[in-house]
Amino acid sequence: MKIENIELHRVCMPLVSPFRTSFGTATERETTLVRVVTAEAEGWAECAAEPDPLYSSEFLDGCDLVMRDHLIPRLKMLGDRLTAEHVATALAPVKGHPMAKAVLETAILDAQLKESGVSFGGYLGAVHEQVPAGVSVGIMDSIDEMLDAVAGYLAEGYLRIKLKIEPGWDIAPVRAVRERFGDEVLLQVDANTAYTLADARHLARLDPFDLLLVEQPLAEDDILGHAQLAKLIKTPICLDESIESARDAAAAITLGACSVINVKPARVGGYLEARRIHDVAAAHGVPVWCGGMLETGVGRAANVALAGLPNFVLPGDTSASSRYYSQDLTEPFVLEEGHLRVPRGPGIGVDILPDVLAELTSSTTSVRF
Ligand code: OSB
Ligand code: MG
Repeated sequence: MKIENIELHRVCMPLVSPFRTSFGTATERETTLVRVVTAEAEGWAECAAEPDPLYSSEFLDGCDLVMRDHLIPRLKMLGDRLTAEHVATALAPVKGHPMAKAVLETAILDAQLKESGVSFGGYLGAVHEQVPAGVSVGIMDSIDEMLDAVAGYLAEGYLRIKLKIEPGWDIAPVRAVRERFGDEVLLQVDANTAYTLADARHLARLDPFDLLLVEQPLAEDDILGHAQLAKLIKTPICLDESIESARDAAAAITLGACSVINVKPARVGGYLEARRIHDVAAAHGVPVWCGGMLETGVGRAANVALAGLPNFVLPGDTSASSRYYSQDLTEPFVLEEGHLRVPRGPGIGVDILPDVLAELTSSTTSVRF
């Protein structure tokens, strides 16, 4: 494939409500959109990194810089031999930076699939036309405020609730949701590394609430700690931050550190590695689900396609556009009986609305190829 040009578009999208996690509060979603222009098509993807390195070590300005000075020059060296399937190998000498690598691979894959008329779902092997949607509920100022938010999401039809937790906001909100909405609601929690193994007895207090899983309770590099914690609590452990590759997934499963995996393509360097994690987990009988990073419609489209693969058996953080944005960058993803439809058009299968993009763009950089 012959690439003519790669552009980086920095956009800032206001969130419909603040989103608080154990590592910070977001009121807007800033991201870099990558546009890859070829003779026959253009591909788009969205960088999952946030302005500050709080979820992982990556951050937006760092991603822009490493793309411009280290990653794009390596892709250029491939010339016309460049395909999405070659990106990870070409970029492997650069250590780390999975989110920066992922956005480039994804934009190139989008252009490539648009050239050949294949959808993301078709390419990845999606077997479902629609996928069940969960919703991630931030930490709030009061239990009542959180219950109102959960009530609203359940009324909209979301099929699974995930509560963000941290020390001081864990047992009480979970108990409150169970008391108000009953035992039938699919419920899970996400700690974003806020605990240590010394909190095992405290985390065991979640056991009676029949949660689907507890996501990333301990530090990202504490695989052994998660394996030990798994013996001390009944709630299944799901890893997010700890899993950056299929090899990580195999190791964590083999060591007993997790029995569920949150697959976020950006965190693992792209959709090709995400699919390998899906395959490794399936081979071990470990269910996966598709995580999110508050994506716009651009990133959501590809995530929803991935979530159509057979071992994505739990509802994902693939919520409707309205959960995040009053105006999305694409036609909005809408909830239909708790599901989002997998786009069927070529590539990611959604178009960017040019007026919205123009209004929300703060800067554009073009890198000649
Ligand atoms: O840990 O899953 C996470 C958002 C930003 C960073 C990390 C996480 C999240 C979410 C929201 O939980 C998922 C979404 O709805 O996109
Ligand atoms: Mg998480």
